[in-house]
Amino acid sequence: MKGSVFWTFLLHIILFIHGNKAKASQPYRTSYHFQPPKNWMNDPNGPMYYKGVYHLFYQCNPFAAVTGNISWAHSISYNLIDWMHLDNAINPTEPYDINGCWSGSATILPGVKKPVILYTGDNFEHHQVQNLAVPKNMSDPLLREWVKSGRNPVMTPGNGIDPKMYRDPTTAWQGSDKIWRVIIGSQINGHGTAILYKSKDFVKWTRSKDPLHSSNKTGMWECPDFYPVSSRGKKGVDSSFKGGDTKQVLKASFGDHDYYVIGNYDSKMDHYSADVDFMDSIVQLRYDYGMFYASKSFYDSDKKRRILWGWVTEADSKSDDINKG
Ligand SMILES: *[C@@H]1O[C@H](CO)[C@@H](O)[C@H](O)[C@H]1NC(C)=O
Ligand SMILES: *[C@@H]1O[C@H](CO)[C@@H](O)[C@H](O)[C@H]1NC(C)=O
Ligand SMILES: CC(=O)N[C@H]1CO[C@H](CO)[C@@H](O)[C@@H]1O
Repeated sequence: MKGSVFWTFLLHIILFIHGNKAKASQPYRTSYHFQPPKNWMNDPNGPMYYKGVYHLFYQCNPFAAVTGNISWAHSISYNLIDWMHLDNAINPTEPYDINGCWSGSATILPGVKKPVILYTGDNFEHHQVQNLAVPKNMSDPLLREWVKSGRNPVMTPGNGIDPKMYRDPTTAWQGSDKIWRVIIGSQINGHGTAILYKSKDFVKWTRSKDPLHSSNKTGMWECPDFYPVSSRGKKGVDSSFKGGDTKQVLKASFGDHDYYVIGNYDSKMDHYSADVDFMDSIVQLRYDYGMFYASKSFYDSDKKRRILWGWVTEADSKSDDINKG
């Protein structure tokens, strides 16, 4: 064996032993799929691509490996594989979110090219409300700090909405009338519902008389997602895309799965009709047929594709989770 080959060989053995030792201490830690450095995580939140950086926020408990004190953790990546973990972006600090900063989405406002976040707050009386947060310092390329709007909450339950079934705002989209639209997951009269809100300025939101869609065959819809897909070619399109030749996907999370329907959306009338509605056929369309829940998608304007993040739950016990940290 030539000297250099020997040393390379030895180095590989050392790396192999070291790698296996690290793996042995954390045998179930993922090496490819995203996982936080420690503690509890659930839903992915507000994923976006902004000025060369992929952002992933997610529901976390900063203090323990079980659910509680739900906050928005924040990680960034340049390639969606290697991640850098930053400080939490949003923590429960205000009367309107003191019992938890729950799931929500990011929208990049065109023109000003500024990202904003809508998220659900579990408020001081355990009512769910929708809140707005914006980056503190637009010169920070990683958008580390976020500030909550002084106008929060920007949407509150009312008029037939159960305040415990009113959450998970989607990425907003803009109609040709320049008015923003967003949907909130809910259950009204026992039916899974996507409540529609509209706004000119992203701060003052008005609930539309009719929901965007509902189903009398499912219960509560969590984490709705609503976006166009091109019916020609394989490129993804932005949520506000108005180029024609698109179908519209509506996803809702219920019964431990992510179900979706494909249909047509008329943004002038705000009318959505599914080709085959939820639970209307023997075979239901799901994103995944294993453990996969509360997904959220975003448009990657760099690679012109839509990317979907979902939560895969581990199936072991709470005490195992605590032992693993
Ligand atoms: C904003 O971010 C930039 C770039 O990271 C930094 O140089 C600057 O000090 C920040 N400003 C404030 C007020 O934090
Ligand atoms: C459920 O909704 C469908 C479509 O709107 C309607 O045709 C049907 O009568 C409804 N069924 C019940 C039990 O309400
Ligand atoms: C550190 C901290 O804020 N912990 C809180 C987490 O949530 C529990 C229950 O809601 C509180 O009792 C803790 O004070």
